[in-house]
Amino acid sequence: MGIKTVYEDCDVLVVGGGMGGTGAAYEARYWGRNLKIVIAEKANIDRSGAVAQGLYAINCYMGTQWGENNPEDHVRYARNDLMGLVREDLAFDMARHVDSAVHKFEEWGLPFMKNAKTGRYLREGKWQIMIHGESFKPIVANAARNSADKIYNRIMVTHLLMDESKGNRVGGAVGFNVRTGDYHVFRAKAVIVAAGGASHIFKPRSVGEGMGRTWYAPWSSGSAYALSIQAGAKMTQMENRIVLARFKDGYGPVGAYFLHLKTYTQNGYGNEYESTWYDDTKAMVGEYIDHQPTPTCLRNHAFIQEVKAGRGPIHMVTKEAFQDPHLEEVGWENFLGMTVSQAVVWASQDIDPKYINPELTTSEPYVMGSHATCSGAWCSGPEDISPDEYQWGYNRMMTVDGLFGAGDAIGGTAHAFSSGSFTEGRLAAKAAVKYIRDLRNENMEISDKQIGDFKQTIFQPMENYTIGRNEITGGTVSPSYLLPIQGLQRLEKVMDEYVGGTSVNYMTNDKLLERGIQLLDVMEEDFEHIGAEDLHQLQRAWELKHRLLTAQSVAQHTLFREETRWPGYYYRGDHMKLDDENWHCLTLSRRDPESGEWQMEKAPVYHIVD
Ligand code: SFD
Ligand code: AMP
Repeated sequence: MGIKTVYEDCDVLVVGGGMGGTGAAYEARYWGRNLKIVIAEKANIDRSGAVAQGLYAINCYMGTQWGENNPEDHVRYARNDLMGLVREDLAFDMARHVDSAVHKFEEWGLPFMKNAKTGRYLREGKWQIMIHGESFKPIVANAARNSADKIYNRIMVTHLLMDESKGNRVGGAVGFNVRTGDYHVFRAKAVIVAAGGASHIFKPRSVGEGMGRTWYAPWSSGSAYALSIQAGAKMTQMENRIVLARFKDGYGPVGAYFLHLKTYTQNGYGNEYESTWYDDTKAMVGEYIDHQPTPTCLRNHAFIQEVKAGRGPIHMVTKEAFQDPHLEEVGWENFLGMTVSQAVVWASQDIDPKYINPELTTSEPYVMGSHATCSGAWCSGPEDISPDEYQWGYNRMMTVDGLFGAGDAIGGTAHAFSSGSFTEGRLAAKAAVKYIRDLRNENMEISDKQIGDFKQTIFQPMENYTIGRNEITGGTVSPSYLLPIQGLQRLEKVMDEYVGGTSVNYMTNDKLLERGIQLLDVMEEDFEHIGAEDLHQLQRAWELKHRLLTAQSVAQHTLFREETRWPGYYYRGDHMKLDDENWHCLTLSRRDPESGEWQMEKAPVYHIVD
């Protein structure tokens, strides 16, 4: 093949320069002054990842300096929101370090809103602080640029390399430049995967011309999960997908509205409805419904039931708050600096929230480990607090030696958000540097064959297209290949119908899941025949393959957990109740990289904080 191969040898390779990745590069330089630190990013770190458009709040800040909260309080909050199941060691570790990351953001020029009376950061809610955050991403990118030896933008990483001298050790990563088409080989002593969560696993509510208008970024393609799964890393809580209440059609987040503007919801007939579902929910989950604040999934449950009962649409009552010009400004700015599409949708549909209460909807499910859910890789915890079963080496190292993760990549650490993901990147990098130092001069073996085989695999979709295109005279339907968009829609449809998406009101059961898994397996074979017209489509092809692996993992986990732990995220129709006796545990999976077989197991939940 006439494709140029570019080699880069380094100590620390960071895959994905989002919140976790920038934090990792920054901290790796602090501990590893003389190490070579490289970032490989599929877009451009200045505007990549979930924070590309900016954010209006930092959702995780303790405020310990002012006695506002302690790390233990945050563990209790996350545990409560996740119906009892989080990795408390990782949650505590993140929470005890997150404030210092936030203070760095301010030092680097991020404008924070301040409380005029106290001079402290302006609180949106107990955990959230408000920022003028349109430029949040370029600001953290700058810190990473000042720290890394080299940043490769426009590199879609497709696979991790393995050290052939050891059974289970990472040796770097490979990918391609989406602009030049060069093949890139990164040999590294440690790899930190921070490639973000997954949208477009399930069919989105916004389809057709609106398909780019999802809540989590449409370019979040599950690479963090797929790269780790391909390398044989164990995953945890992949069934714990997230569904969010969002403003309809533009997917504008609701946190600032509920918490700061004090807006509230009502059904289509102007009535409060959440309390009317109390008994119904209590029958499913018991005393969890009495916890404060009400867990996110249970708020969703009331919403979904109310709409099913025929009393939709659900409205957010904005008309009262928006009479105050300051709050009106905050309401609009919240979207203009974070989710511009919501402001545009309102303008295009003649919705002025000062006069009309806008509709809310429940989103399609997303997969991520940094927002209000726990999906991601199973990793080792901090030495000083983790129980033995959670500790097998270095902090944030997965079950593959030398492979670390941060942000959405890591499982069990809900409610980290932007600041917590950056913090996890720092923690992972500190541990990765220690790992490299402990390796000393131990050699790694990465054969030309391994590198050559990946090259063949990566560019195959272009080959498929070039050959197959001759068989048709026009149009996009070919007997020999499937375009990435066609594959994506097939994947989304199966996940939607069989694994609990919006069109079935998030309902599934063992029979549906077994069939869904069969269909996903067939798809894996079909996706060998994806055709890529150009480099852009080659990137789409690999994003699709990463999404498929993520989806398979979600389906396997959902089948394994025989209960409905989080009504409002999904329902197992054959096990409609929360079952603490059998399922007060974490779920783990491992896909054998050779055979493709999935193995499931349970892991205990340790309550470290009382
Ligand atoms: O309101 C490859 N998030 C919010 N966090 C907050 O703190 N406050 C908020 O207000 C938040 N809200 C919010 C949020 C996200 C979105 C999309 C909206 C609103 C509209 C969540 C945070 O953004 C999130 O927790 C972190 O960003 C997660 O960090 P991380 O590092 O896990 O993911 P990333 O930032 O998306 O970065 C991933 C990077 O990897 C790159 N990448 N690079 C190479 N090869 C591949 N194969 C790759 N695949 C991906 C990406 O390009 C990216 O740079 S609110 O809703 O709660
Ligand atoms: P969101 O904008 O929905 O992504 O939420 C941002 C933050 O506010 C997250 O920490 C949420 O858990 C929190 N949040 C959103 N809505 C509510 C609510 N009604 N009650 C309590 N917390 C909320």
